[in-house]
Amino acid sequence: DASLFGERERELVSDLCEAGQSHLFSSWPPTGEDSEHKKRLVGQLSRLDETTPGGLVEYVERAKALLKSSKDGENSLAGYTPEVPPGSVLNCRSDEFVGLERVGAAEAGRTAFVLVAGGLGERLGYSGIKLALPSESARGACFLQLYVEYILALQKKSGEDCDKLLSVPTFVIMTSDDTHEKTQALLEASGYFGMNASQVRLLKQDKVPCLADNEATLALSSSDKYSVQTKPHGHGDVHALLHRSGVVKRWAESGLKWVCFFQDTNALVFRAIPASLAISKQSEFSVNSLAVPRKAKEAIGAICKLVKAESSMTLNVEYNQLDPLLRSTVNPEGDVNDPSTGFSPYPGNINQLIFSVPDYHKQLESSKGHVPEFVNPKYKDSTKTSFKSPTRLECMMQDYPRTIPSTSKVGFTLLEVWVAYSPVKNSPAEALAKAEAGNPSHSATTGELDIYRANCNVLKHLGASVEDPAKTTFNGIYVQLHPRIVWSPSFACTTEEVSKKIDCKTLQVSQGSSLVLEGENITINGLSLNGSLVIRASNGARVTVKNLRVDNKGWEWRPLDSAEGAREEERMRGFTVIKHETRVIEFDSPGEYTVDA
Ligand code: UGB
Repeated sequence: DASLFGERERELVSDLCEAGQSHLFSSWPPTGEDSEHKKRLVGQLSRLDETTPGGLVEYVERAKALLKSSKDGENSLAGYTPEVPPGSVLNCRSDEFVGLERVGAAEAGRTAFVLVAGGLGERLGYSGIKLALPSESARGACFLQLYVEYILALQKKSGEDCDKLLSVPTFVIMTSDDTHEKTQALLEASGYFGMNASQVRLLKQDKVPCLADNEATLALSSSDKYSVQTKPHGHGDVHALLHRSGVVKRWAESGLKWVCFFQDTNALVFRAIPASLAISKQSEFSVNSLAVPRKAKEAIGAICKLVKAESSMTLNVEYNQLDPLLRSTVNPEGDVNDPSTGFSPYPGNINQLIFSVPDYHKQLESSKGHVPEFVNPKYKDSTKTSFKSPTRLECMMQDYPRTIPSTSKVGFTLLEVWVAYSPVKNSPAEALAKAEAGNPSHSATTGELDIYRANCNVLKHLGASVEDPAKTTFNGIYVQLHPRIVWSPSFACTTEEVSKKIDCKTLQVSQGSSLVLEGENITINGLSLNGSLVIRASNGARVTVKNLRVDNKGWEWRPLDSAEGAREEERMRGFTVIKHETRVIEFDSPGEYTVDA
């Protein structure tokens, strides 16, 4: 069949056969038959050869080595001793935190943001892309809208000349075949949520071939012998994609100083970013991992400094590797809490990372953005000779520190959970199982309710009288329902901004209330709220609310009795919002407006 293919394709076929992959072609019918299908398979292999790091033959060689280590039960961390790395532990209700937010918010104007959003979210089970899911039900912004709004607001408020950034891709989204088109469509339908389209760059990650056995035999599809099975390679692809696209070079040339990586469904992440940027700046960190206190055995990775002879590296150790590592080194009891704090001594990884752009740029020039891979086959039995289903090599974005010199400054910023972390990852059934086991449920329900909790905490800390939450149950999960207070990022991105716009000493909010603040120029000097109030100020309107009392029937977060008739987003949360009565204050033309008693 050689005549069907070009020279490069023939070479690839021959290289693959030499690398033990002749099964791909051995069942082909005689020349002249199935020619189109044969071309289809070789075409797919050629594409995979281009997109797979190092090409297909190198991928197979790496896979053989990793599969052998896995079968032999080798530990990739053998020889390392873990220590708690240097880092900053922040009290998010302190004056120090407010000061850090101020410093970091100024840095945000010289920061790029990278959202990894190639995951399908199988655990969540949502039919759409996760970025299109509403982050909460009071204001209703979906995750993508919320992220764009935060980036725009931070850039505008940073004091930097924003126009300079209009043509720089300061917001990169990594997509995959599973999410690309829907992400693009969501951006286009919304006019990029107000962002200049040239500031947004989508980079699509490719899948890698699956491996059928310990010899790294590429797995053909069970229903089509002319197609190789492929699976996602993991969020670690983001570094190679950023390098290949030239985006990092562009950032460096444009004078950007920082890049923040974040996941697709954590609405709280931007509350943690300003203070964490300040820590990166003060500590001159090349890499700063945002973290939260970790309970021993909790299913999140731990940030560790791993020391071996003269060298060391600071990075995330996944929780399943942590316990054996600790047992074989510093603590025979393994992954246990420090009795003096009740938490693991190692900070919990939330996979939000801040890198220094000049250091990152320099490093990618030599590493090309490749991060070490791993393999995680599900074996049929203890002989480890066959797999339940084909596996593939994977990589994680938080493994980037493995590729940098051990002299690099790598650390962490430890934040309180309520400020920084409440991702939406689990379906209602999985969330319930987690909650029953005493773990955070990380569901659409808690993702929403934790936004209200964070806002109420900030207002209370600033002196507002906000009633305690109601105790209730949604989707079987026991939760605390705080007053539903939300504001747009244009209204405030930091604690200090809230304090300048709301006179918290004269703010009273009852338990069942909802308050939505939408717009940059809103000031509240005296408000007693028992019901629901929406204030919107746009197009240059400046609104001051003075000594206002709002008393109405408000909005109700009503548990769903049955899933019947409910929207998917409601079923995932376990409630529906009934808007009984709303006071709306809205101005949308330039001017000063005062609304008082
Ligand atoms: N993602 C991609 O963009 N591409 C991919 O190929 C895969 C994922 P998951 P995971 O915060 O609790 C991470 O699946 O990988 C995106 C950390 O590794 O939600 O199980 C995807 O769209 C772990 O250390 O998470 O676990 C999403 O935005 C811990 O911090 C993001 O990558 C854990 O998150 C994460 O994907 C956690």
